[in-house]
Amino acid sequence: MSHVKQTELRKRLSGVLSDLYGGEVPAYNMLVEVAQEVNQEHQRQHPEKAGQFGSLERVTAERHGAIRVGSPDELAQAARVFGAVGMYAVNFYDLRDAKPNPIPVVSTAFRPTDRQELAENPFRVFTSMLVPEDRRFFTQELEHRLKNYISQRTLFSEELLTLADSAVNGNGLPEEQAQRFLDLAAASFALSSEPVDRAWYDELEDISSVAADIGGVSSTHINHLTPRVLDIDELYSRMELRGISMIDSIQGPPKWQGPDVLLRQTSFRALSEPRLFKESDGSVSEGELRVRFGEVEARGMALTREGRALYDASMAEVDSEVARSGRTRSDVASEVWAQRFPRTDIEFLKADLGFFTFALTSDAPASELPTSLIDLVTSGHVQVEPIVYEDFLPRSAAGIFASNLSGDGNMRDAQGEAPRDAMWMSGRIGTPVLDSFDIYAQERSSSLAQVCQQLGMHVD
Ligand code: OOG
Ligand code: NI
Repeated sequence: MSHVKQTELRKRLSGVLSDLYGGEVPAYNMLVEVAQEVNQEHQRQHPEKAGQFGSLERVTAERHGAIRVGSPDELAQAARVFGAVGMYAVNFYDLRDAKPNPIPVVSTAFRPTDRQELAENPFRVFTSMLVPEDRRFFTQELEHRLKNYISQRTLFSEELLTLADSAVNGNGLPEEQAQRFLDLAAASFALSSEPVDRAWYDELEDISSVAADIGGVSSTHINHLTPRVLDIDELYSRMELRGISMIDSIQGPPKWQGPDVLLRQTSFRALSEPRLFKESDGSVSEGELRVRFGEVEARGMALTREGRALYDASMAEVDSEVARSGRTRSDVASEVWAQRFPRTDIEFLKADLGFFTFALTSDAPASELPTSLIDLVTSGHVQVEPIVYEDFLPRSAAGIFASNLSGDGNMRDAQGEAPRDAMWMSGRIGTPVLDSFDIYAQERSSSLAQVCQQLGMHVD
């Protein structure tokens, strides 16, 4: 019987979830269709940019999903399921201090980390965990009831988790087990038809709709699945033309004249979906919940720590200028960016703001070549390629959460202290939460080492 390797398992999981979500949320299919249209046209109109941030094939297949879980144990189980398909926890995102809307979750994203694996299939899942200890949202009494409810449910069956562990140990699974793994995984991420306890759900929703979505139901679900697009401004207007009203802005960097950097995202609220409710008298009635949405994103260059600091400072400057002048955010942002950021890849490289890989394009003998990297690049002997940003932005993530909530909820006047960080999360899931700066830096240095080796000399 054939053996399905982890990479293939990931491709299949991404496909199965895409079919599942498309069946559940029809507007998603429209989004994918428009994204593909825009990508093909973009490729035709800008052949010079073709493949800059990944092949059209990769971009077309590319998705990120999002799930929300209720406890460290559930997160650890999610890590096992994703580990089975070669997706690892990268970055710790704390959305509890997001402004203006704090969200009582901490998050990570499971994704492939190796360039080749990303090229084969870059599926990733933004995974958020509720923090019931956050006193600004939950009293101690409610914390206990939440923890109790969550500890009694099963998101991922023992059979699924055992198959996941075998996939890790054996680099994949025999065909039949692979199929079983995919069926069980898909079922754990599907919207459940179990009746929702109305009183419990409502009690949580009064406080935070995220808390209700996580702790008010007996299972998790993919709450969005995001395709990638090469021109998000174009996509935004085409979706509006088709009558889908998007949130009123694109999150992340503005549209501007320089290179695409980091991540730009936008979303729309999905329609309400019919759900069953268990009423306090024990009867079951039909109702509706609106918990899912559509999102789309464009990805650009990964920034170094310096680049990221400049990004954060620029965003802060935009905030205060918008608050001061009342001007449109996108106008202010384009202006601030034009002032603060260089315009070309090479200048990003010179200022060490972005991550790149390098390829030797010259066959001249090393003795005739300059020895500094910048000179090799500017003289055309070495070509640079920006490394695509594979991660998320906490501020955009919080914005996406907030823009899709049904209400603001009610925060209490209390301290939210519950220390959580990447170390804490690593300990609880039993595998390290990686830092994406390290991953990009590693990719840059191994590419540079290869160029040095080909030249037989040191370059700096
Ligand atoms: C996750 C929101 C974050 C993104 O793309 O930044 C996210 C959620 O709503 O559960 O997916
Ligand atoms: Ni998302």
